[in-house]
Amino acid sequence: MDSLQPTAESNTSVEGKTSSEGKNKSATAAGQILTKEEKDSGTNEAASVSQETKGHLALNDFSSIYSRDLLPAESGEWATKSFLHELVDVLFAYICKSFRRGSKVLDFHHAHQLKDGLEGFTLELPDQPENLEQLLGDCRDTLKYGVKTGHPRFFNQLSTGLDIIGLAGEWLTSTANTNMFTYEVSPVFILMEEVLLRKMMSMIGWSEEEGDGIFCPGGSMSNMNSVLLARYHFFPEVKKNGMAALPKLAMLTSSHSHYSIQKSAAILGIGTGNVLLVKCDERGKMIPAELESSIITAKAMGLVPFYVNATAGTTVYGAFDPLNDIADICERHGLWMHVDAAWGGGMLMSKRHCAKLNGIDRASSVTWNPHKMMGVPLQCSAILVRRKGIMQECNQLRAAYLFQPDKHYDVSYDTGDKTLQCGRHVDVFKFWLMWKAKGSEGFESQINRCLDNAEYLYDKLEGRADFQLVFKSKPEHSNVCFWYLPHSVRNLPAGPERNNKLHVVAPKIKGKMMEAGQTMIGYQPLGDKVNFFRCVFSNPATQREDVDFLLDEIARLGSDL
Ligand code: ABU
Repeated sequence: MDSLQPTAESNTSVEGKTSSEGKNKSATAAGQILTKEEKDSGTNEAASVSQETKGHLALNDFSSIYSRDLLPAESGEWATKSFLHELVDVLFAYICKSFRRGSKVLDFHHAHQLKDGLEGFTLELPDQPENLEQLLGDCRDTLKYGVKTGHPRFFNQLSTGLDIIGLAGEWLTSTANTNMFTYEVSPVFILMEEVLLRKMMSMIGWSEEEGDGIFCPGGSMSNMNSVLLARYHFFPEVKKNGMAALPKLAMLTSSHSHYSIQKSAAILGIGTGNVLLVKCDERGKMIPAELESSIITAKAMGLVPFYVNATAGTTVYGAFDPLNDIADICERHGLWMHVDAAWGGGMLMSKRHCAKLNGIDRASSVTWNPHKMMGVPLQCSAILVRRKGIMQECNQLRAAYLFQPDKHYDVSYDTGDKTLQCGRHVDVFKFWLMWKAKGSEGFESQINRCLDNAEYLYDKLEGRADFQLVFKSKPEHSNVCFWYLPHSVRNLPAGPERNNKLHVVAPKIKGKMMEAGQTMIGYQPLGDKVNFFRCVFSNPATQREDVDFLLDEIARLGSDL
């Protein structure tokens, strides 16, 4: 890497530069870089010697270099390396800024402003190739006008953080640019997937003899897989004969569960009208007695319930449904029990918190998103299913051009036919690399720290008169839900007038917050609760001072409302 060290000529400041700033760099080595000897060097070995000896001549003017000059162009090694080096500088500047508390979380612009173009940054696509200087500027600007989800003060989503090892894993994955459908094109990644899925299944509590799974493009897809598999389990004829051959099916899920359960019903021809939403308690947990009575109601309506979704870590409240009670009911009624642990699954890594998922081992299937609580870069979501072989049976179509049974290796590793997809991204490597880097213990302490932050926020909110908690019990997950009470609301009696006023507070503060760009948090209404803030912690970079900052910023932006 010597030749990739910053040089006098190269622009390696960690400060981000806009495309216009990028263009101000001194024009130097373009001609020198593509010298005759380099062009003629021929072999990789010769090229690398040439690069090392000419390290001080790092290319820093890309205005006459085009993508056609990069590999696989003949003798394109040096230009390729220089370009990637420059790109690493762009990314490194962004990474440093992301972790710097003084830098903004976002530099907000409305869609029309971005579409109109800003400081030489245009989204329009050209007919003629643009030079690499322009492309590097575009890369800087893309990051500049985006949102730093790794910033310690980004609380907006369940998936946050910027893990450097995970990032390295993603780079490697893109460099390998292969497909997960067959062993022949992804031998190492397929085996890594097997290792990780097995590890996750063992943490759930399934034996070596049971369990199967796959990484999916997001929790919604994992949840949809669970519905598909459940339906196939009870009605395998659906694969050939379709829904017309089936009775009218019903699914059950809590009123606090993720909308993807209803979406799955819509996609799979079950119908959202046949998803019964089971009541929750004040804390957002499914009430088991309500589940049982909903099952009985569904049957009385002539529906055939087959699937219950329990949530381990609801999206807004972070509530854990009582899994053992739900498992008892599912067993009594012969129903498939899915656990959507997209958000809460990571807690299985923590000895301090894993008991909140007691009973998950009794699930027929589980969704677990390492891209949430475990901080793996997006995307990384697993669907895990207890009945071995069902994924293959349910989904396989034996495409003769891809899944030839007479290959010279063990074709059980051609896992592509057990998925809904054909092409499948490699989601596993970054996760595998992070696990190697942290060990199970590293994940455990990372998750514990996030829960500690949530408790810290909860305690602070309890002590402040200008905030009100949505429910008064310690956080089970890292979600903390609260209202900010401006003076105009604080002393109003409970009732419609107060609710109407309070409902507009969070959106107004959020708008101002995005314009200011110093922090970001989400809000929503839920049930009979008017708009409230939901703070979530999954970013290992966040510390108590960031929690303090968040509250002060909300109060600053909202005090005059
Ligand atoms: N799939 C749920 C993600 C929701 C959130 O990040 O806020």
